[in-house]
Amino acid sequence: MRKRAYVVAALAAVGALAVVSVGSYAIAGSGKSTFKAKEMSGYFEPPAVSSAASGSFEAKLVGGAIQYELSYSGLEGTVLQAHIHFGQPATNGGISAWLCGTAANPGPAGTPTCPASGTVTGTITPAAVVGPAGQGIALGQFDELVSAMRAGATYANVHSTVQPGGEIRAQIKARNGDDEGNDGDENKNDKNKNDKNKNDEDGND
Ligand SMILES: [Cu+2]
Repeated sequence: MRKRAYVVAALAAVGALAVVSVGSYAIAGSGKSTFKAKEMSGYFEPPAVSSAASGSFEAKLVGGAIQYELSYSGLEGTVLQAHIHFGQPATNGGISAWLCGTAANPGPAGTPTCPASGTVTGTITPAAVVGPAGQGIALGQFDELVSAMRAGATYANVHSTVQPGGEIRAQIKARNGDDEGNDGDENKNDKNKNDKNKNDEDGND
């Protein structure tokens, strides 16, 4: 009887492990799937950059990839490249994925070209996650990028000739649900483009 009880317990343990592993896949695939970096500003660059430029970033997790839209205008230099970086507010972190590139800084194959001003859209597939390996995200570790985005530990950054380290940036925040209501937020961004106090408050979130 004792032996049989042991076997039953062992089987139960195996069952529990199976449940745990299914559960962990479910966790990796769920959670917040909409992301925004509103009111990108030079003031969020460390050290701060004074620039009239503004921008916004939004993204959505769709079918195992990140679909994104990056908009910016008023940059004082020529745009060179834009990325999602891995780093908390007020820190400079490494590049995790490219948002757009230019002839001089093209990014990996498939990276869209940065407009001088306006909107660029694209998709980040797992293969497009470039790192940063030194900070623990290896090439292709898409789930780790998503985890960092959900944790608020990434930011969108647009680099220019005047500010090669980044002219405007904003921390990426995760939110529940789909992107309905973004249009309203975009209007709000436009209204608040020059509201520096509000930008400062957002930066302290
Ligand atoms: Cu960058």
